[in-house]
Amino acid sequence: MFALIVLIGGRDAFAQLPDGLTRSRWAMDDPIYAEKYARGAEKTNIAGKIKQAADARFVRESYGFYGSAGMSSFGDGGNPMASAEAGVTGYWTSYFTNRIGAVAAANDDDVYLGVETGIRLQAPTRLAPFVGLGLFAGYAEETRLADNDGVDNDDNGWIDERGEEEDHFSGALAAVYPEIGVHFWWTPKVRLSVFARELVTTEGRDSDSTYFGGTIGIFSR
Ligand SMILES: [Ca+2]
Ligand SMILES: [Ca+2]
Repeated sequence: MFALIVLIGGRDAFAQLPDGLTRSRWAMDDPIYAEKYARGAEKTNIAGKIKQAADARFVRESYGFYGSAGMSSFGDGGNPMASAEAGVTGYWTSYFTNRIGAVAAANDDDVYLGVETGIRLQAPTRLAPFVGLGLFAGYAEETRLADNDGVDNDDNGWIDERGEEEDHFSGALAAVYPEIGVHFWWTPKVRLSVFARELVTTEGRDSDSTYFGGTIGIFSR
């Protein structure tokens, strides 16, 4: 799904430079913005130029798909986990979003699968700092040694060979996370984001970790 979003968005988003690099009315492809700034600020009106270059209030009531990728480590010295998310998100106002998506995270030992949801409060601007709160709920599967149970756990034709492992359901996991980040509207429809989350998990404080990620979102009305 993430690859699909990148593919769809990529043709629009990355075949060109960000919109409006050479003009302050950056979002004229959006009808609401275009109407509002049909008459642009005068050359000498610096405040007006800055306002139209920053304004992203037209995103109100738009919705879209997002794909994220990131890295985290659970606990002190834990293996870093790579993760990917994909889901839907929408703007209720120009400064408030929520989202729901699916998450997969993995490293050498563990796999986590689950759903996540969250809310974010942001500046209604092209470059938009945000704060958010999220919730992840899922389950974990870990790999453990299984070289003494009389079973060919990995289906390779050898029973209990040295180092044989099996996948093992190791329980439910939930995490809440405050986050901070920044969005940038590459075009009026394509939003790039980076963020940092502090994951507070049900596994205990030793499992808490910081997560860094990036997102691409493709929006429409
Ligand atoms: Ca085996
Ligand atoms: Ca075995």
